[in-house]
Amino acid sequence: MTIAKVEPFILHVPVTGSSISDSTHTLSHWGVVGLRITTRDGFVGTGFTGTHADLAGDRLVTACIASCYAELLVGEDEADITRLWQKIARHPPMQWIGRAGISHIALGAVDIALWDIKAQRAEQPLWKLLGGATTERLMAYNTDIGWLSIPDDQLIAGARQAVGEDGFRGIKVKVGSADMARDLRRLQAVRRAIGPGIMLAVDGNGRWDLPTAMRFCREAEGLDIFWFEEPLWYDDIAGHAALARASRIPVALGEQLYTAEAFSEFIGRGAVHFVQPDVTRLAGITEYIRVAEIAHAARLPVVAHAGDMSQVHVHLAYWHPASAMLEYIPWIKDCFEEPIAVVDGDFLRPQRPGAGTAIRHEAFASFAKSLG
Ligand code: 0YR
Ligand code: MG
Repeated sequence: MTIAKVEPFILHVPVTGSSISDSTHTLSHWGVVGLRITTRDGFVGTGFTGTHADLAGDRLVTACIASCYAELLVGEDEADITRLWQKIARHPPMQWIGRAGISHIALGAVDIALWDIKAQRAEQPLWKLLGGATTERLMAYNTDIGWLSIPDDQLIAGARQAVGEDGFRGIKVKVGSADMARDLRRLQAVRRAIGPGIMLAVDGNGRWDLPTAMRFCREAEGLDIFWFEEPLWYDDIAGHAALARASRIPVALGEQLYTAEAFSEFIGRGAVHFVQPDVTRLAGITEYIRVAEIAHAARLPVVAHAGDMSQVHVHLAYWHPASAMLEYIPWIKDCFEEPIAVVDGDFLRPQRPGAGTAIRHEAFASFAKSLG
């Protein structure tokens, strides 16, 4: 079938509370930035990336789609996902100036929209189209209770509520403060509040250097930290390899890596234990699958990062056998026709045909921004 129309969009959706911070970012909205692809016979596929809702940056993504990718897509058979992925990635001007960054992210949004149509045509949810679920239950862990901007008392109350009333069996708490003692104190209080049986991960968002991260790992040893995510600068393979050797806390990373080749390097050099690809930073589902297969071949667990707030990843995680669990942040879920949902600490398995990306009209009405 044939692609008739490519329409970019930008949504800015509020986060929980008025804003949140990790060690490196403060944001009030999550950007849902992507496109809808319409076929001549009336199918509509939706794909998007996740941003910190900076309009100038978001418009670079939509401009790339509108001014460069649209003409490579219109008139093509939308079922040829691999071929179209190659066509865009190897388009001479893009290959020269755009092998990573904005253009790569924009290709990811295109790729997701194409998979969304393929699954709709097959009348199957994406996980089924890809080969079926390999797990009965997919554990959710809650990141939204753990921001660095949350005061100590609220952090502890939120952690208690998440594992009590809400039924989560895992949570993640941000670290990377200028004052490491503050992070350690908060983690000790959280561990006391949730008890020993709950998965507790920490996320430094790339803030610290190697000696600081090593000291943190020594000090945090008794807290049963499940992983230390982005302990160091995103691209520092040697540093992560050194930390992985020196510390007994497993290393997690991947949300800032753009390509399958980058993941290969980290995995090959023993610099990562929990592999965290993201369809919205990689060039979509096509490249995510490559990463998951590389990780699986090294027998490492895959825990996708929630750039899509898990709308797409829930499909991939139910399907791919290397998936260990999945991140839960509820900011944008109500924008979608089939929102992600967690019951008794597990993600519900999506049922609707497609990739989980169809956006409700009301969300466009409430959150759409001008493309400039
Ligand atoms: C806020 N998840 C993360 C958010 C999140 C960031 O900056 O984007 O904390 O992507 O690290 O694991
Ligand atoms: Mg992270």
